[in-house]
Amino acid sequence: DKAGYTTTASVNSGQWVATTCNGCTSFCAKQVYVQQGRALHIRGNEFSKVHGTSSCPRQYIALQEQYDPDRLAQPVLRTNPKKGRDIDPQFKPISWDSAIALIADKIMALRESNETHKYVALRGRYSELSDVLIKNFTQVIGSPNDITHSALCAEADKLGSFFTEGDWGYRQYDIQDTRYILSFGVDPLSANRQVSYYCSEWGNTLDKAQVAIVDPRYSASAAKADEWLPIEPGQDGALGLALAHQVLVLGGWHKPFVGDFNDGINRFIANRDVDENTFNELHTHGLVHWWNSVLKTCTPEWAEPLCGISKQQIERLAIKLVDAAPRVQIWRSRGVQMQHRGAYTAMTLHALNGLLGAIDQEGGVLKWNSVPANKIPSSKKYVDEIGANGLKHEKIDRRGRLEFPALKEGKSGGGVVTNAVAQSILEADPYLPKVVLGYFNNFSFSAPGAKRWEEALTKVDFVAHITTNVSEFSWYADLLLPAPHFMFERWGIQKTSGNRYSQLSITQPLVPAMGEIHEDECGIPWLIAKELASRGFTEPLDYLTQEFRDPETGKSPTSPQEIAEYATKIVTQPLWDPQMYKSGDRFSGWEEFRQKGIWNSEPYLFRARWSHMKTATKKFEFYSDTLKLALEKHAKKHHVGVDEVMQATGYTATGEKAFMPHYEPPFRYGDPKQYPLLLVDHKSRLNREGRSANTPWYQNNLDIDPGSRKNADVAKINPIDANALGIQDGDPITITSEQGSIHCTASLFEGVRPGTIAKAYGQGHWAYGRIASDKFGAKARGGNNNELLPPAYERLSGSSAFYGQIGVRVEKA
Ligand code: MGD
Ligand code: MGD
Ligand code: SF4
Repeated sequence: DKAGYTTTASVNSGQWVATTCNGCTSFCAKQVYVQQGRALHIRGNEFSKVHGTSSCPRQYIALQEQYDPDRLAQPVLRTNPKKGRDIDPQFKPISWDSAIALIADKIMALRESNETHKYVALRGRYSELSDVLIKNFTQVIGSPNDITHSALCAEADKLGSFFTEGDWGYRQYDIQDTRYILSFGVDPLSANRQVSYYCSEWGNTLDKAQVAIVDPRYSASAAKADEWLPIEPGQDGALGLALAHQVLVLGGWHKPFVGDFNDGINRFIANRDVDENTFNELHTHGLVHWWNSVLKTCTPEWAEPLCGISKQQIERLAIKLVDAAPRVQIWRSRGVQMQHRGAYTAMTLHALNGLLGAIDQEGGVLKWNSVPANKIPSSKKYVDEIGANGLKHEKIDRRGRLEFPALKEGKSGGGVVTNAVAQSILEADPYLPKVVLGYFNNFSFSAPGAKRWEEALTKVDFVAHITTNVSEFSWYADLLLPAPHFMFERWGIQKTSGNRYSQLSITQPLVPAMGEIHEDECGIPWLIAKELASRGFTEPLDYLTQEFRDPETGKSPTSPQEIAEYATKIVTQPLWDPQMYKSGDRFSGWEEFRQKGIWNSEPYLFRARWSHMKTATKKFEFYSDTLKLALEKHAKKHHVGVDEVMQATGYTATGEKAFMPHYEPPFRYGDPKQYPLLLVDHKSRLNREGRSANTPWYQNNLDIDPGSRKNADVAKINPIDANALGIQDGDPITITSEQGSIHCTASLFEGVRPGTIAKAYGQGHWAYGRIASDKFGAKARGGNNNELLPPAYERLSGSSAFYGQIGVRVEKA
């Protein structure tokens, strides 16, 4: 095609070609049936040890995304200087050469005025190659502002594991051998990670194990569970603590992991202290301290009025957990962790896994097996003096400030605070960026307080967006660069874990690109670097040509396509090169690996990390020395004590409680008198993050979610509340929070806890295409939950808060 984009599949005869789905963070390895240059069919990759050929219901939607007639097919430039939702940007086509020259102009201007830090790269969804565009290219230009979407995704989840077992990452759940699954908001048949695997195995699991789903909303998984616990939103911490209390009172902790009283006599009695010297802990740390400071008073009676789950049910659940331990699993969703005070709920629920000995056990909760791939080559040595000065500036997202500890891996300011960027732009604090490059992101749709992003983007001189569709972010951009569809048109790398394995799989260009498209994570930086070199700024091109040589031939890349392919080979080389073999699947070389498209790890090594965890004490920490160190360092940096950090981040804890899982009352947004119901946001089973709404298969099948309807954006309300409000099934309604109002349709559904209203995220697009919106660029289809959600944070991780107690008012429209 025009951009010289070639494919690896034969154009004439049909064949299955390996690639990876990026519809959600399951990142399933796939094979796509390609015939005469068209992608026609999709199935799971038979070589995957994680999910095999199984799939989820939304995999095929990828085909409609690929062949979406509304896709952007060439670069376009805004011709209307005014920006606003009601203002047509009047995009006009321009050539790639002119588009790249324009970006180079902007970068050169920043260099000339010594303001390279005012270049901001924003990353939404991504592959493992994205460091080239987002991190390293940005670094060589001289900007510290490589901003990812991770804090909109699930950083608070990782925090829960890090400050207990020292792993900043996600869990896999060994459902083959488990006896009891207690899920806090996770709906594994719809969302979370490894949906394909769980969908295919869940039936077998239900034959062997019991499942209880704690969620104010009756989810697809709740529909198949033994028990549904419609908890009061934001109160999972109380339930978790009461279960931990009860496990101890029952003497049900897992002794080979946690240890025991010296004389074997259980002294955990409600409201009574225990002498620390009487307990001999094995692979854990701080149990008695935790009991004395927190747990001893967290009785089921205490929790009942908070969480709305009866004392009897809590007692019964605790017995079931104890009976099944250590083959038990406590699952944690964004719903319970991405809350203003969600960090301690994350820790509480994972500590419950620790108490029950589920950590690293058959039938328990596992870390992801490691993958010995290479990192993207460093760009540090290519930073010149102007760049080095730019890098000294504070990052635009305010990470590390007193009120934003963002303690990724225990480091003050180690994590990102994605949503704070909008605030920083609006307040020009620490400074107003001049150039914003958005990649694979749609923050004016996907971030809480979404409208702030619209306002913020109008303040920036030059916004470029790399995108497949003209989305709500694109609407505020000056330049749009058409992106290849991630699954069918480009190189890329993804990792996932499940079924006791991790896998790494690649994406590759399988079909001719739909338009004049260049690979984005490596190819676009390559094009810009070439242009910059022609103007005398050679370092970015030096970095790309010298560090991204084909590992097989040693050749430097000469095109956007080549650099993307070489980068894929470089990162995966330890997996396919027989000379570098470390573990897992073996290959004869790159070509065999490319064809199979996937590498599988060795099976999980159970219990290998017991007493070898990457925590301060090497143990599983109920009293987190790791968190204590992190908070004390952050406090010291700001010349305050830990209590002040707690206060600045919105937590209520004082003293040592800050270092232990403890109860934090959920913060309520909106006066209960004005906003009496609580919003429960969830993902549709058909959401491919924010990207699937412009496909007919999405809109026509939305009734796959319990209580939802085809071709409609519904909010599910309990008939008790609906009757009180005079609302009938199918009525148009307006939902209003302190943040804003949206319109949608009422669905009367007993599967929501009275007092709450549940609505899937995903609708409410007013741009993106002819199907996603009612009228493209003018009228939304339904309402976007993020216009209701306040721009609140869980600040210890830097995460945005989407859940907890978000008060809303519901009226018949
Ligand atoms: P998307 O919304 O998927 O990602 O939020 P974002 O990171 O903003 O938007 C990606 C954008 O990239 C699209 O709008 C389109 O403009 C463009 N695009 C689409 N396909 C491609 C492609 O193949 N290549 C490129 N280069 N561009 C493409 C995701 C974020 O949303 C996440 S991860 C989560 S977990 C959150 N989920 C969530 C929720 O559950 N509820 C609510 N209320 N909000 C949420 N927002 C968060
Ligand atoms: P969500 O599915 O966003 O989170 O996967 P999870 O971490 O599992 O979960 C929100 C859940 O919490 C919903 O079931 C909601 O009903 C429930 N909930 C809300 N408030 C509360 C509460 O107070 N208490 C309890 N107990 N539950 C509550 C996230 C993961 O999913 C991520 S990060 C991404 S990026 C992927 N995106 C994605 C997608 O876009 N679509 C689908 N279908 N699956 C996806 N999988 C991935
Ligand atoms: Fe796998 Fe998610 Fe794609 Fe479904 S949408 S096939 S679970 S990556």
